[in-house]
Amino acid sequence: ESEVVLSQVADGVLTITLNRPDKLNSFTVAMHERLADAFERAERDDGIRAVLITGAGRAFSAGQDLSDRVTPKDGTPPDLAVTIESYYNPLIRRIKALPKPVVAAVNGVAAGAGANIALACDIVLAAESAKFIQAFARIGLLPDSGGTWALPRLVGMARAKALAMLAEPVSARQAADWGMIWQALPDADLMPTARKLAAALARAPTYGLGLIKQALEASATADLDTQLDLERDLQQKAGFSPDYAEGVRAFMEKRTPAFTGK
Ligand code: T3D
Repeated sequence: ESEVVLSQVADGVLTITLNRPDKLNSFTVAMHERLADAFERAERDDGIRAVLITGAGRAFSAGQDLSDRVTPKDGTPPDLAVTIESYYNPLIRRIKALPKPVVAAVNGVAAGAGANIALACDIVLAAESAKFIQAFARIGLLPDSGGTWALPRLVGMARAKALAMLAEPVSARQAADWGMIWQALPDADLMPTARKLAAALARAPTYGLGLIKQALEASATADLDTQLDLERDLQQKAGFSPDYAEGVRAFMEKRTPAFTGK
């Protein structure tokens, strides 16, 4: 079997490609393990300053591979908490905790956990032909991989409930109009735009971008007073960073800053 997850580093960007195109990049344990390896590399390697995740073939990901989820009549059903605890939840926590921007380039259908993994990323771009489907309700499940947390925040409770209960596809355009994703792009423009955007992020003051991510994620559960305190503390850290010093110097000297991500 070929590599189920491809990783490549260029321009400070780790590009991760889900690579089981015949099965619409649906998730197996092997795919989870390779994906975890890729994120570990992004955590460790200072040279990686942004991550770009996409899918090979016509899908981004169809979520969990259902081929080993078939319960024979009178058989014992699978314990889904095991996969969620071992793989899906650690993946979502990793994406959220990585102090570097994570971009999703949703090249085609993103269904089930595939949709919610994309939505957990910091900046989501999608091809106009792509669709997001909270497919879970079709088979008797509920959105996982953070879907029940992300959806009401991204699109509001009314849309979150309908999307989760009806499991209807949402087009990339509609998703962008609703604020569920950042941008829908003509299919041919998706990967060039996503690569350019990820490379620009990797040249940016990525230490500061990590702090932005931390502050915005924390806002989901914080009151204003707590958030103001957090902004003070994180701005203090940002203010001590070499990239801030460089940013101000470059501004005053009317030149392009050279950020190092420190
Ligand atoms: O289980 C746990 O551990 C808990 C965690 C759960 C997380 C989850 O993600 S649950 C939700 C699982 N995903 C789904 O329910 C989506 C299933 N797929 C679909 O509904 C459709 O495939 C799509 C809407 C995504 C795309 O439809 P379409 O018509 O473009 O393609 P297709 O013909 O349905 O699929 C093409 C092939 O991929 C086909 O295989 P074949 O017939 O050519 O050999 C199909 O069976 C396979 N495929 C697609 N999705 C999955 C899959 N095989 C296994 N698992 C899949 N999820």
